[in-house]
Amino acid sequence: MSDIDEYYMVVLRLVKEAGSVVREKINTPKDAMTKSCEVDLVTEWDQKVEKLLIDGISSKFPDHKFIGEEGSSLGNTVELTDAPTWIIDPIDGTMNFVHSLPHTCISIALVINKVTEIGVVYNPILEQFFTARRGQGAFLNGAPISVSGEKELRKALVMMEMGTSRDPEKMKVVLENANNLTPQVHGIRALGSAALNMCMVALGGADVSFEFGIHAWDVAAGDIIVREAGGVCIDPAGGPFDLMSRRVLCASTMELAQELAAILIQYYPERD
Ligand code: LIP
Repeated sequence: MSDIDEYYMVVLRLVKEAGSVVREKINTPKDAMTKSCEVDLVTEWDQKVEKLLIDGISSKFPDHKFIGEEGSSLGNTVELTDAPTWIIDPIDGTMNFVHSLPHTCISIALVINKVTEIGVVYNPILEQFFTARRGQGAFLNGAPISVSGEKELRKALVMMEMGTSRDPEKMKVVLENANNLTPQVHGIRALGSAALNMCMVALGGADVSFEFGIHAWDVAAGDIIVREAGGVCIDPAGGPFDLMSRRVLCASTMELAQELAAILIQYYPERD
């Protein structure tokens, strides 16, 4: 068994355990606290799930590093080195979790030498367990998945989000993009979780997903799941994807990705 096989087995077990917590708590009343603004929420369960994952991994692999959403919001430095680093969003779609909307998930990726080796996205409410390992394909509940193969924007179902920033400049860009895109595509959808939006592209249920202002933990697992499902992940202006740039565009094909990138109004948040 390789080191990565071992890391993979450990993370699968921990993510299932974390999923039980999310499933148990989703329909209970929660006290949500705010982070960067009034609609950027965190609950005690985000913090507990992140701790469960970090403690479980650290006890097996003490030299591994972490970039976690909740640790980062408490001021932990976000630095991606060459060391094995787990990038964790304990509950992606916290707003949905707070409202008991069942599109919420655990998202975790392992990056070694700045190359993503493992991605897991688990929605324990709808029992959607997405997994990918570098070079080994992408899976939903153990069955292989693949992107739609759509190449044309006019036939595409697009995932995009309003996001959790209420900065007027950011809002303007989001609304203008929605306004411009609506008459040019089949439809626009938003699940309220960047990771799940990306998994819908991996699954072939949507054709393209983009967002400005996400963080590395929202997209690290989704990136490898989409690519292993045969899709592409790029910067929304058309260049290479940069995990720390807080910008993402993934699509079923490079043709579709570039067609959308060419017409998007761009927004450049401060980097992670
Ligand atoms: C959320 C994302 C969502 C995005 C929000 C936020 P959280 O993550 O998944 O798609 O629009 O800005 O980043 O805060 O629920 O983990």
